[in-house]
Order: sequence, then structure tokens, then C-alpha cells
Amino acid sequence: MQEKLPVAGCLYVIMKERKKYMGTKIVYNHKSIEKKWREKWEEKPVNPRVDENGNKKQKYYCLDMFPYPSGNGLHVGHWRGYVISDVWSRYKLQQGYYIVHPMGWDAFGLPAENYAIKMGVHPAKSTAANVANIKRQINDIAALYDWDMEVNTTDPEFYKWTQWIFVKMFKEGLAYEKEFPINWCPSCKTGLANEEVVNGKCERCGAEVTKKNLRQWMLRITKYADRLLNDLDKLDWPEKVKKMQADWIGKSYGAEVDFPVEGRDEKITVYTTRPDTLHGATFMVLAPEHELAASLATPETKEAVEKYIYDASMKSNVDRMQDKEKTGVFTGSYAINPLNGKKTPIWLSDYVLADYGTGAIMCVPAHDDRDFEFATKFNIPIIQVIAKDGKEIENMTEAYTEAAGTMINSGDWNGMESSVLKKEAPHIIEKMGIGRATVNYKLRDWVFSRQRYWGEPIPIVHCPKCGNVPVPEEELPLRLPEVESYEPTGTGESPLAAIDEWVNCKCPVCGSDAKRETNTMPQWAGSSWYFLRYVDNHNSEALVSKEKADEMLPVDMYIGGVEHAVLHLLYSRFYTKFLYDIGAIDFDEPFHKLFNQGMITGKNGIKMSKSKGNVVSPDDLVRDYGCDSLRMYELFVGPPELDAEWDDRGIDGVNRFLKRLWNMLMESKEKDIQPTKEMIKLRHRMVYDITTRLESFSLNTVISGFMEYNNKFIEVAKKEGGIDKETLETIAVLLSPFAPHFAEEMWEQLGHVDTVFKAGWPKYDENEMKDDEIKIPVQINGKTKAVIEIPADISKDDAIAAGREAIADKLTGNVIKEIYVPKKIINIVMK
Ligand code: ANZ
Ligand code: ZN
Repeated sequence: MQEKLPVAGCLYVIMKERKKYMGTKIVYNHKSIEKKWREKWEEKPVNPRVDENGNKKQKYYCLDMFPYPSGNGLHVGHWRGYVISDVWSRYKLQQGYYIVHPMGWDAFGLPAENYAIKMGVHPAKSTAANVANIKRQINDIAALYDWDMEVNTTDPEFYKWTQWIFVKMFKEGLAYEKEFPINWCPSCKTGLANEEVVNGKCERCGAEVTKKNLRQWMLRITKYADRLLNDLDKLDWPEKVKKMQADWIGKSYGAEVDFPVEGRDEKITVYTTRPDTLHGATFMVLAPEHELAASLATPETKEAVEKYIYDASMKSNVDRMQDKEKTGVFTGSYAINPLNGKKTPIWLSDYVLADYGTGAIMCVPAHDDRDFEFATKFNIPIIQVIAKDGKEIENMTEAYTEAAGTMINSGDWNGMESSVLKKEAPHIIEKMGIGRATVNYKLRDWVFSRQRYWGEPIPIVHCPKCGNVPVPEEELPLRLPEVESYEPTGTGESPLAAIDEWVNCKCPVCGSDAKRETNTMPQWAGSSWYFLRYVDNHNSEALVSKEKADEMLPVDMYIGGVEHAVLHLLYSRFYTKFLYDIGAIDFDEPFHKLFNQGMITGKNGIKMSKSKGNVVSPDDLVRDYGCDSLRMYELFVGPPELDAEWDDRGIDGVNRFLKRLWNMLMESKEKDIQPTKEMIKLRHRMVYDITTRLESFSLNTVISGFMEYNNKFIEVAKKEGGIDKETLETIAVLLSPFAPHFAEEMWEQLGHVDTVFKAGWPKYDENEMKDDEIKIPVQINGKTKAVIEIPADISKDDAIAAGREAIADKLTGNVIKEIYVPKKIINIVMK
């Protein structure tokens, strides 16, 4: 939005501007310049595959996280990510690479399906319309995208390969079926994705979400846990993201310990990372879903135990994970601590998760926070077994959770160092025959099916004789059929289940009457491998040919939002490793380098959304200020890795910068200004500052750097009548990744006929960056004791400090006065 001046004021400004440019040729006009260069680039692309001599250039693959083609179009937040990746691409282009910079559409998913349910429009139709609109908006960015590489995950030619990967996984035993509790809305009678559950309630109707056991397809990602963890070391990714992935995989070393149940034959096995604290286990807790949970109840506790188990089954996982007051119920049964034979009461509580470890834990309230809270609430004894500095705590008010100190109250183990024992205990326990050393992971197998229409059909046939049979590879793609109703069926099955012609089929192996799988894949399926397809998107024989893969893959730089730090990036790494294992590609990590950009929010950090009415569209800003100004402003709003609040008004600043630079160009270009020492020094310093800031992705300070140097050059130009040509050329090249149209025009105005993107990134010379040095004498009481070299424009304090240092050994008396006559003399007066 531009501020509106009153009409008279407006006229005045126009007159003034006129006067200013009288004599110069053109005024900076973003509209005509941007149109002109867009047409030229169309005619002669600036990113050719081969160099001047016809040799293939080395590739640099810079990838954006591809968008979901939402009906709302792009806002200025989406723009920022694409501008960052384009700046990086064009910088690499200036370094001589051929840039692989594709774009595509992650187009399966819920919103299109929900829109179909509401409006009765086929998702393919609404998706196509959204893609067209967003593509228009993306083209406004003037990024280097190669649209010949475009992919769309909903295109059968694309999802043929998404299905092919699934079939391969099935054949390798990595895809399997399992009954699994999913989020279930009892009022909408449908399964819900996690994203559709908000605070434990259904996003559409607000009903309490429960769980329902449904048959699901799973992917055995856990088989890759160790490789996914260890190979993080190979990656040039932000440490924060690597840590998030490592935590998600959650590898821990510990022991399983078997506790016999008193008076029965069964044993309960617990998983513990702290077997050193076994003597301090005063109770035991089982997840309510544990197979023994109900049977442990005694006649007195039966009712309470059953109620607790039922209540827990109605709670969503989200609710259970939340940190709230612990609940629990005593079963009435006891287990025997296998180390010391002590009776240990068995409780049930939902703070123990059914699907981690063994679903049962031994509880050591003295040394675990959750156990401490539970024991305090239910009056269970607390026995300290690790003493810091050998002292027992008299009144424990919180658990002592470190593994540092000596063992007490621990029988034979008394006096041992707990940190040493922690490592040895699993092996001691194993030798004693009461348990085993084990490794555990937090990572779970991946629930891969959705009871939805708008996704890739899972290519499996259920045959009464042969069991699950994959659709033969040569029959892929298995196309998604047209349906009349997109509503989920209410039985937990996808709308596909209602189409008899689709469901009923013949077994590909034995020809018997069989039924098709009606579940579809999650949206992650296509996004886990799309980056491989861009470089060979029309290949009908292979997912990607060996030649193309060798030439163009893997991805050198991946840029996208931090919200994908775990799932999408982990799934992509898993798929890549799998495809490597079956020989489809010959690298096993997809993304060498990663950059996560922050979010652009509305005022007060509120997420931009249609319902909040705070969405800023780039369209008007491009029209009023031009693409170059908006590109630069997107970067100027703050460090790219952090969230930033959007404020339209700031764009004036960068726009003014471009205008002032333009005026300086017009003023200087035909004058043949000879470079002064000052111009040369500033030029080298500018190249140094811009390059180092760009290399470290400090893009906001690159933009402010351009402004600062511009002001300095304008000062110099005032004295010298303008700026030398080489400096202006250098500015054009440095600016080319940021304001490509402006840079091209500047380059042409300076007399070049070819594109600025062939110029090559400028170099700096540290010697040229230095200030001039001068020699001056350092005196004590008027007698010269040393001569030193200092920068000509050094400050008084720095000069005196340098002088004192040079004669430090002679400064024995009391200093009364320090004199600095600039560029002449330093004199220290002493008593
Ligand atoms: C005794 C103990 C004493 C524990 C102590 C901790 C501290 P990580 O590192 O995350 O693997 N645990 C095991 N299975 C669990 C489950 N299904 N649900 C909830 N908690 C479970 O954590 C392992 C520790 O978490 C285990 O070690 C166990 O408590 C608990 F001073 O056993 B510990
Ligand atoms: Zn069969």
C-alpha cells in the first residue's frame, strides 16, 4: 500500500522529481525494466546446460520444498522461501554452475477432498485451477525455475512410481498390515489425521476424538533406525535439525529385567535405562493396554481396574502425552524384585505408553521425576540408592535424576560409582539370568494408510487363496477411479470401498475372485521421493535413469520451512536409502545441505491465515514496487532462519535504495570517472562483506550492506562527480542474485551486450581493503622512543593505545598526559 499524498503535494513531488532528472536520460521504471528482461530471458535463458565451448557445466541442485496448491494462493511468507532459494541459485550460477532448480506440486491431500465434499467439484479440477493460479504467482518471483522439470504428485505418470516403490517395499517385507488404533471421531464416523485433531477434539465438529482399531498398512522404517541415526553425521545440516531427528529416532541403551508375579507363573518384563537403580524400585507400573493388566486385578480391585482401562482407551494419545496430574490404579497384585526378592506392588497408569519398551516399567521414585510425582501422590515408599557426595538426603522434595554419586541401600552394589554401574548393570543382570542388555528406539513403524479418496491407491489385491498380492509392476499406475461421493463411508473405509467395479477384481496370481485394497496413501508418499523425479520426469521405463541420476542428483541444497525438520526429511531419507538398497539410485542421502527458513507472520506474530484476515498477497506489492523491490524486502525483514512480522511499509526503503542507485548510475555512466583509492577500497570491502554475509546466509545483512555501501558511494560521488565504471559493474554483479532485472539493466547501461549472469562472481583483495598506513613517532617527554605504523584515519584512543604498546617497557613513571596530533605525533608526558 502506498501512502497517498494530497493532490497538490503530489504535483509538487512530480515537479521536483522532474527537475532532478532533467539532463539525465531515464528515471527508474520497474515496470518497463522488468517486462523487458523477462522477455529477454524467455528468448535466451541465462542458465544454459553447456558453457561457451559447448561443454557441460557442473550441476548444482537447489531444491525448494514444493508447495501444496492451496486455493488461497501464495502470500508473502511463501515468497520468502522461494526468494532465498533463488538468490542462492543465482549466486551459484555466477560461480559457473548449471543450476537444477525445479518446481512442482504436492497435490494430493485433505483440503482438495474437503472442498470436493462441500462443493461437489472433483479434486482434480480444483487442484488444476489452484496450480494455474499459484504458477502465475510464482512466475512473478522471476526465479530460475525450469518448468520442463515440473512434477505433480497426482499425475498418474508420477504416482505410478509412488506405487512402484510401495510394491518394491512390499516385496522386501517393508510394507505390512497391522490392526492399529487410529484417531476416530464418533460423531463424524470417520478416521482423522493427526492434523485434524485439535486439543483432542475433532477439527470439524468439536466432538471428543477417541481411538478405533482398524487394519492399516505400515512401513517398517524402524529397520532403518540405525542408518538414519548414524548417517546424520554425513550431512551439512543445522545442528538443531540433526538433533531433532536423533531425538525422534531416540536410541537408548538399557536392560530388560524380568519380575516374576507373586503367586503366578507369569513374569512381567520391564525396560529400563537405569538398571543401576534396581534396588530402589518400590513399585511397578503397567500401561493400561498391557496384556496382563486386566488379569492382575483381584476381586476387590476388579471394578476400579476395569474402569481405568476403559477410560484410558477412550483418551486420545495427544491427551495422554500432555503433562498433567498423574492418575493410576493399584491392581492388588505384587511382583518380586529379582535382585533382592522384595515384594513390589503393581499399578496401572497411562503415563506408561503401551508401545514403548515393553509397556511396563519398574519405578524408582527417588531418581525419576514421574515416578516421584506418582509415589508422592499415592503414598508409596521412596528409597534413595544414589548419594551425591555419599550423603543420603533427609527430606526428599524432588527426585535426584543424575547418574552421579555412590550407590547406597543397594546390597552388594553399595559403594560403587553409579555412572560406572549404569554401564555394567545390564551385563551383570544378564549373567545373573534375570534380564538382558537391550537397545530401544522411540521411532515407530509408519502408519501408511488413509481411509480417504484423494490419494494414491495402494496397489494390493486381497486374494482368498494367495493372501495379499501386489498389482504387477507392468500394470502400474493403478488409477484412482472416478467416484460420485467423496464422503468417507462411516465404517472407517475409504469412499473407494463403495465402488463395486473397483473393489471386485481377479487375483493377478491365481485368477480367483479377489478384492482390491481400498485404502490410499498418505500425502507424505509423493513428497518422500519427488526430488528424484524432476530430473527425469517423463521417463516411463524407470523412476529415474542411471544417466540422469549420475548427472543431476543428489540435491546440493534444500530450502524449506522448519516445520518439516522431522517427518518429511526423515521419510525422504528413508525412501532414498531404500531405493539405494534395491539399486534404483547409487547415493543413500538425498539432501547434502539444508536451510530452514522462518515464517512470515502478521502483526504480533500471528500466523497468516484467511480466517484471521491477515494474509498479505504479493500481487499488489509486485505491481506497485516491482519484483526486485519485493525480493529484496522479503530478505530485509529479518534473519532468514527466524520468524518475522510483515509490515508493508518497509518496502519503501528498499525501493528508495534502488532509485538512488539508479540515479548514481545515470550520473556516472558516461563520465569516465577514474577510480580513486577510496573507491577501490570501498569496492573490495563491499565484495568482501556481501560475499561473506551471503555465504553464511545472513541475507538481511546483505541487503543492509548494499544500502550502507550505496550511501558511502553517494558521498564519494558528490566529491568526485560520480563513481568509476568497474565499481558500478561490481555492484551490478553483486546485486544480480537479489534484484536480477535491475542488475541486467545496469549491466546493459554500462555497455555490455551479454547477460550479467555470465559475469562471474567478483573477487576481493584483502590488501586493497586496508586503510592507508602512516608512520609516526612516539615520544616520551618530547624525545622519540619509537616509530610506529598506524592507519591514517585511526581514532585518538586507538593511536595512543598503539603508541603505549610500542614503548611499554619504558613507561615506568606516572603518566600525566597523552597527546595525539593526528597523522603527526604521539607524545606521552611522564613524571
Ligand atoms: C527405571 C528408571 C529409574 C528409569 C530412573 C529412569 C530413571 P528413554 O531414555 O526415553 O528410553 N520407560 C520405559 N518404558 C516406558 C514406557 N513404555 N512408557 C513410559 N516410560 C517408560 O527412557 C527409558 C526410561 O523411561 C526407563 O528407565 C523407564 O524408566 C521409562 F532413575 O526405569 B526407567
Ligand atoms: Zn490368488
